[in-house]
Amino acid sequence: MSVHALPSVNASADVAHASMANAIRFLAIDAVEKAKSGHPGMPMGMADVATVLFSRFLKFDPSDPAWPDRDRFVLSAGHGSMLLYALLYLTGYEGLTLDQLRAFRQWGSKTPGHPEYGHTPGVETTTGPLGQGIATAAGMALAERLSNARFGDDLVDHYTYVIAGDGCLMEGLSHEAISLAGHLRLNRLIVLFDDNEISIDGSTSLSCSDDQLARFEASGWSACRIDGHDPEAIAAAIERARHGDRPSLIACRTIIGFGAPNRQGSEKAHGAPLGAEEVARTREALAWPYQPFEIPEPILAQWRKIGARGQTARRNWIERTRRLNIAGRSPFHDALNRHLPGEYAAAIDQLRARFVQERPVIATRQASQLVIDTIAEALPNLLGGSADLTHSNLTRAKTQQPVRREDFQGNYIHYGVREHAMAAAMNGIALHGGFIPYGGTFLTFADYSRPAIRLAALMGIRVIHVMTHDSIGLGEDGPTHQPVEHLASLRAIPNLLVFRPADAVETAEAWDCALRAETSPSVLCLSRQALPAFREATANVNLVAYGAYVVSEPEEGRDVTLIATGSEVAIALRAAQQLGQDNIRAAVVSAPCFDLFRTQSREYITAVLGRVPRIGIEAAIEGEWMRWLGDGGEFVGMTGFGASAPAETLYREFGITAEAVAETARRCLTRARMTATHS
Ligand SMILES: Cc1ncc(C[n+]2csc(CCOP(=O)(O)OP(=O)(O)O)c2C)c(N)n1
Repeated sequence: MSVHALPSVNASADVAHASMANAIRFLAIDAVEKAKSGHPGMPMGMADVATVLFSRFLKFDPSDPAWPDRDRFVLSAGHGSMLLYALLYLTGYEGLTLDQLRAFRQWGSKTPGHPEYGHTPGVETTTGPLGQGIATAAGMALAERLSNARFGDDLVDHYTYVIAGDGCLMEGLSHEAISLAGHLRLNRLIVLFDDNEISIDGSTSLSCSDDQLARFEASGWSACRIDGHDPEAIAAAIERARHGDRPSLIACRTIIGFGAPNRQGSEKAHGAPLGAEEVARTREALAWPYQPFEIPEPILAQWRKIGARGQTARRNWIERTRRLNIAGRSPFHDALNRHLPGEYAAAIDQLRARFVQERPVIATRQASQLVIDTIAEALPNLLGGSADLTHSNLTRAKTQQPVRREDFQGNYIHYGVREHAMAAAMNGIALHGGFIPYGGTFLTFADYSRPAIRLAALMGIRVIHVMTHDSIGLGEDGPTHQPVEHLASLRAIPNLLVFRPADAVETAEAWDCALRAETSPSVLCLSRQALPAFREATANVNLVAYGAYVVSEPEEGRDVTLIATGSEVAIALRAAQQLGQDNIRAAVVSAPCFDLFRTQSREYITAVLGRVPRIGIEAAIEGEWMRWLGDGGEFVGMTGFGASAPAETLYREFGITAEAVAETARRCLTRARMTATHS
């Protein structure tokens, strides 16, 4: 139970609940009308639930939207964004003015079509792709319990509330998230289900006959159904849920488009402006005689009072944290600090130096294990995990203990075979703050996590995906498990850093880049098979941070550049040797991160690539490689799916060998010389 209760502003005490809720309804109606697009039905239907939640329960303070001990409110049904924007305006978030509501969905406004984290104060996570919000919220609720176990009720004591619709619950992702949250008994997670039985195509009975209550209960939740237009029933259900020992589903039976005489209860209210005539009728029906965007003073004042009621709680919380801070620094503040501590830098530098010296011939997933073992102690807020592939991904540090529902002191999460929920929950954990989450699976299953990875990139949050078994080099498991298009497809996501390190030193450097990337998620693509070490001592310069760099440069200039990533760098080095025997001078470039390379200066990029024919080598499809290779270049890689056989056989059969690379280089050189002679 929450030990720091808030005063509740019961709407009915001063202004009638209906007026408070109608303020939300009409702001949504008017904004959608003005934008000529948007979704009025959901805010109209859930206005009563939202009013009760915000006025009586939600712990928040608009003057500090990032207050760490606030309750989180996630609008999983992101299409109903006007519900959230109306609440943010009414409760007094800075910058969320009436003008911003008038500019709903317009260029440069704080009120985009779907809520965007980092864009609008008070938006906890980006939602719109259905199902993501509820799964992200599970991560937030988990982070709350983990922080609470470390720092106690005085500092960490909040709830995560979610509004989710039929669409969110139909998405497969919701199942993974519900199952994980139920298993971990995340009792601070309360889902308010907009149970209106309508989605875009019409009645949900067209496509779904799930018993949602039974479904949640089967996953270890408590569940109930209430009239979502009855404020007392809503309040009683939330009150019960707050004191439960498991996550709660409150199915709120509502009418979509509540109050619009000809649209309510129908899919016609879902995603289009009501139209002038229907808006006028709705004003009559709900006895709201005011102009568009006009909120009468007593109603606004009452909403602002609701917005102000968290101030004391926040001040008291700040007082409590001050007591911790006697030495100028506390583990709690350290955990919340997004910058890495000095202990970390020392640990990673030492490990890299050890790798340079010892030159271990190990798989990059093994090198990653050594990195994790080393940094886990220096980074107490590192939170590991895997989607049931811990022993393959090598993601668990020796010191890490599993998180269990009876013990949230742990720092390693067994996400189960739930890659998508793992990725979304990690987003929630990162958004919540206090932890740096990483989680493992096979690279080929990045597809299962992709929608959540994309959102992490869009939100600009630090989440680290450890994806091992990164090519045909995994061998016998065959083409189902051998990624071929995944590197290209992940590289296509803006603001996602895709790393493919080539030896132990590069693996340590890639981890370092990922940890330092405070506004980008990363994917570390790691080999199953052992790779030779090639990196020489380079003082303390992180070369992976350049995205690509020259590994070996012929003394008297180059004839050709061989550019490779990960396991294929070794092939490039062998090919360079073979070419050397024919007096062809080949430079070898390792390109562990295209995304970082792209951001380097033109001069650096040209110097690395060289003005000579270039060969790209990667055991994957071509993707954007030709961008680096230019007209005179060629790519040596995969052109289709892999096969089940030992790795060596696969490399030979698919023609990714030093001989094939050398042959390709000779061909390119001959062509270049012929072109030069003819021009
Ligand atoms: C993953 C995903 N698929 C499809 C959509 C498009 N879409 C937006 S809302 C919606 C229907 C949602 O129905 P429901 O949750 O019941 O919302 P309501 O009609 O009650 O507002 C769909 C299919 C989406 N936003 N995300």
